[in-house]
Amino acid sequence: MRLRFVTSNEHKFREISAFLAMHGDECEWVRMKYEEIQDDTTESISLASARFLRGKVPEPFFLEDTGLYIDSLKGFPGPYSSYVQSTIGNSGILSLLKEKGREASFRTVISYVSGDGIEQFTGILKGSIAQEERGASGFGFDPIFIPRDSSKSLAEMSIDEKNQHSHRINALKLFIAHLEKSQQ
Ligand code: ITT
Repeated sequence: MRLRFVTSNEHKFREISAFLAMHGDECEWVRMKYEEIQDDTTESISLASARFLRGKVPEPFFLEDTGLYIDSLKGFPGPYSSYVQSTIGNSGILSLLKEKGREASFRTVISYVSGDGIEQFTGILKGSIAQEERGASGFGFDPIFIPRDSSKSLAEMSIDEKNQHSHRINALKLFIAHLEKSQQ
């Protein structure tokens, strides 16, 4: 199988293509920065991006939107994750969490655009926010996120290790299962 993935983010592409390669599948990278709306949910942002890209990228293709949801901040930054990462960043999140609960989750929503319309697949990773930044791999919030069944932050893991836990790969697995079922 060869899947076309639209993203400006090289880390996302590397994670997804590494997982697909292990299963004998290929990922074609459409490297493109597209306009993202601001909205209340990761689902609706992902859907709006899919609609925006329709007609601009050959079908079928997929994209994804990801957010970090912190329970004690009522889900913040969630759909504002890009803005928060590029403004206050990981150190700002750590400052906000002094004396607060650290439970959090990542949520990735893949939108797949094909002749059948737009279909969505959601992957979640539960965990907690670390006390300080740890590790130099990965990107974004990886240095401050520790998956529930791990003692390492995501930034202390190789791509293959991160892929064993990740929100992104959990969404991808659902997406692949759907494609395999529809090809039968
Ligand atoms: P696209 O071109 O695919 O939209 P992006 O980097 O803009 O790439 P998102 O809007 O989905 O991606 O990401 C929202 C924010 O969350 C952004 O600051 C990312 O760095 C961060 N992020 C996304 N996935 C992550 C992951 O697996 N680990 C850590 N941070 C992540």
